Amino acid sequence: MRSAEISPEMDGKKVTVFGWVHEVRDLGGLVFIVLRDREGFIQVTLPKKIIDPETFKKAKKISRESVLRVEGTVKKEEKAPNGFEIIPEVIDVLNESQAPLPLEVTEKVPADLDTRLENRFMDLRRPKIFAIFKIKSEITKSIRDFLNREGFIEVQTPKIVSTATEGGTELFPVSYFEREAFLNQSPQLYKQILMSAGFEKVFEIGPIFRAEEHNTTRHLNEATSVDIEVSFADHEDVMKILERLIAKVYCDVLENCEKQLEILDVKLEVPEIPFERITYDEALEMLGDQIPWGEDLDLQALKTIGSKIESHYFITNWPIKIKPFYVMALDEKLSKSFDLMHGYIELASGAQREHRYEKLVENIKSKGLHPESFEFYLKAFRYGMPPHSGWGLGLERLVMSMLNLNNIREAMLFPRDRTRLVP
Ligand code: AMO
Repeated sequence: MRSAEISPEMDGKKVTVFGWVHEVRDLGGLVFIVLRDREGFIQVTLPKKIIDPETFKKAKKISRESVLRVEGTVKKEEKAPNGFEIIPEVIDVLNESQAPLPLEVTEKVPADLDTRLENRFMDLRRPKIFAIFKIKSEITKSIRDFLNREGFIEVQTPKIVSTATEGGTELFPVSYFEREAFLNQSPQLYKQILMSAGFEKVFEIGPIFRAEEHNTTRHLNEATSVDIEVSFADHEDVMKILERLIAKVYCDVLENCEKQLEILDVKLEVPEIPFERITYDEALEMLGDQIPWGEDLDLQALKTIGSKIESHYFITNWPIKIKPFYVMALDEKLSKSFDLMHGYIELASGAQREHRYEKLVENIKSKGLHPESFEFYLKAFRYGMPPHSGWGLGLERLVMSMLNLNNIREAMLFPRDRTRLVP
């Protein structure tokens, strides 16, 4: 049984529990073992008077973080965690832990992030850290449920590819037999090809790879992206899907992760929709003369804007010259694009796409790229490509901003960054 399945009302019942030894408290004639499993803690109490002497001796010597199987009787005990304890008949050490531990699992001794990530298997045993991934799982489930209900088809596109999609960030090369290939930066080109294939509404939750040199608290070299693409929809239509999705995710986490939010001391509020929308030009106005027209908004600029707008907001109508080739122009200078922001963190970006073949070829050339390298993609635009729009949402960015984490690495089980390739 698991800790969450046992209650004080089961007083007198025989149970078998499994878990890790979180703490052993030896008071001489009385030993307490605090057992930890995924859901919480179980106090195993051994009064010397009533416990078999062999079991009592063994319990005193058990090292912390060993894995146990305990058979015993539930006893109502107000002072114990969750109001019950277990008086054991059998204690089976399934696996003994070595000592000293590489990392403290109790919250008594704080460790720096590097030490924690190096010993991630142990760090993840901490209830506070586990709670993040329980919530991340709920978020993923909520996104999947929402998009399925909205009529989207879940797809899987290649991660080994021949071309770049997102100008700016670098590619990771991989050797592919006698050719050079790359790890995909985004499912962008493939989700668009699926619009030509008539799939109409697709989504993918999968890894993206970005060989960004800079080591920041918001960037990973391998991240998870939630991507959608919708035919016969413009950028405004997909912005509406995105804000409804975010609100639904907040609702689901509030409803189903009450305990984890409490462990993390996070108070969530479902953001009100529609989210505020400001244009790029309005953003520049808010910043005074900080950023020349046509340049991207840097971290400082986003911090300034983020401090002025509560909750989530969109920045729309970005200059076309700083957007990738697949984005549709609004006029000579601007594009039908948007970023979804929460404070200073960019959660998602999206746009209506250029679906007209000639214009798309022109865009590719104007970015200094070669249409021949994109022939597999361009071909899909020559035989009936509907107008379409979509976005990509960074899953770890969403977890980070929702839970107020100060580093995106906290939202990834085994983060990949500029220096970290193991574990
Ligand atoms: P973009 O490059 O803005 O757009 O990426 C979309 C979202 O993915 C997340 N993200 C990252 N998260 C962590 N570390 C990184 N290095 C990283 N890079 C990106 C961010 C970002 O908002 N093809 C377009 C999307 C589209 O138009 O559909 C794209 O990839 O949250």
